[in-house]
Amino acid sequence: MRILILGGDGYLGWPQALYLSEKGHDITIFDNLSRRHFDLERGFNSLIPLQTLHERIAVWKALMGKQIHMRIGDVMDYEALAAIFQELQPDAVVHFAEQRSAPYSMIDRKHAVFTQTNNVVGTLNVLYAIKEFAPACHLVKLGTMGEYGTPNIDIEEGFIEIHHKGRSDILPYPKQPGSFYHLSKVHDSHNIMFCCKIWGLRATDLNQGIVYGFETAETALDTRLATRFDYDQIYGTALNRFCVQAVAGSPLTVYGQGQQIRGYINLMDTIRCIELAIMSPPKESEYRVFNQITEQFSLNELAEMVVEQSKHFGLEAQIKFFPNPRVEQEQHYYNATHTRLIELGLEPHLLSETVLASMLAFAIAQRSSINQQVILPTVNWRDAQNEVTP
Ligand code: NAD
Ligand code: USQ
Repeated sequence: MRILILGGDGYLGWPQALYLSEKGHDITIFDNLSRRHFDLERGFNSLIPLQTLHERIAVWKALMGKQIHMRIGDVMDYEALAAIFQELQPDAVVHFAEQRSAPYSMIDRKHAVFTQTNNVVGTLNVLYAIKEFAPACHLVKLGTMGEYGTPNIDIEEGFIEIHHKGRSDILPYPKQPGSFYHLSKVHDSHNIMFCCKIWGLRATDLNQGIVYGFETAETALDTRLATRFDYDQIYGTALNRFCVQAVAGSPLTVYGQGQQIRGYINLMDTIRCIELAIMSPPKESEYRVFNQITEQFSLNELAEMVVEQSKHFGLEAQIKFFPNPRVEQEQHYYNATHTRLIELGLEPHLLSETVLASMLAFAIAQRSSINQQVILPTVNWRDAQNEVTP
């Protein structure tokens, strides 16, 4: 298949491009490199050094004899985006190209506006480009489990049957997002569903949980193919951060009481889920939602697992409860349905001791690159102006 990967230089997009290229698909990456720019601007770093996108692609070609095509461009630039749809006529487009950090979106007005503009307008451009130039193309869009928040009932996959005053209907599941970033995904979902209805587009909205892990079978082939690994307070996510903190000798930064429960997924399963979605496309006019998680944990459970596993490496990791910089429920019910990808054939890689040990070993190998200055949280949801760099 001809597959366009928007945001193909990122943590998930790059290993996705390699995986699908390895399977024989014709891959084109479209990325504006904005994620790399943020690190340069702030002095942050991926734990493992990154090759340029040009070098990554050249290494892949030299190793595997497979060409991944590349276009540096911005989904906000409609002419550039439209041109690539027109030229490529993709069978599927995987849309990763968004600002994806909740803390980034809560820094101040400027960052909130950027996040929502980049994500919502970018996705609207993608929808128009499909409509105008490749109407049969399947949009595979990365959403987030955080669209649902933490309701006191089971979370369904996108829709819920409601009985009200003697009548019933199947309606979009209620949304209670917890940051301007998570809100941008809700706005995207509404726009995508609407375009499927009015124009007959076909789309899969993947409400993905928190991804952990540092490599896939393809990135492991050569260190120059490594994907980024963020551990800073803005882009680092819970489990990845805890592993680096354990190795750095910093306390594990559990926010609030640590009883917040979230859905998690291994990087290798993310890549496979997207392949499964691509290979079983929806019908014309169909908007479907899959919950892309494999397990759920509380933060305390994760932190304790990291502390236990660290002991095998002679590390004395400590947990520290920080006053929660976010506004979120700290004690809540959480049970999210996630059967649709399993039905399509997903065989999950669960969070085992072996997986945790490999993440810690990876962080130990990169120990000299850890920048302690970027670990502690400085972005508070209650404030309209936050400083990022201490
Ligand atoms: P990332 O920041 O590493 O990658 C995103 C890529 O998109 C970057 O290379 C960036 O340069 C590019 N990009 C951003 N805006 C763009 C624009 N306007 N035009 C062109 N390129 C642009 O993020 P990631 O972790 O790989 O996440 C990818 C997607 O998956 C995001 O939509 C994110 O919301 C979603 N997601 C991620 C996680 C996670 O834990 N990482 C979990 C759930 C959902
Ligand atoms: N948390 C800590 N300590 C930390 C970092 C986070 O206790 O050092 C807590 C947060 O308060 C929150 C939970 O861990 O309760 C998850 O935070 P996170 O930063 O790991 O994840 P989140 O902000 O939700 O965002 C990440 C990705 C985002 C994706 C989302 C999936 O950055 O792109 O959409 O995970 S989900 O959480 O399902 O919405």
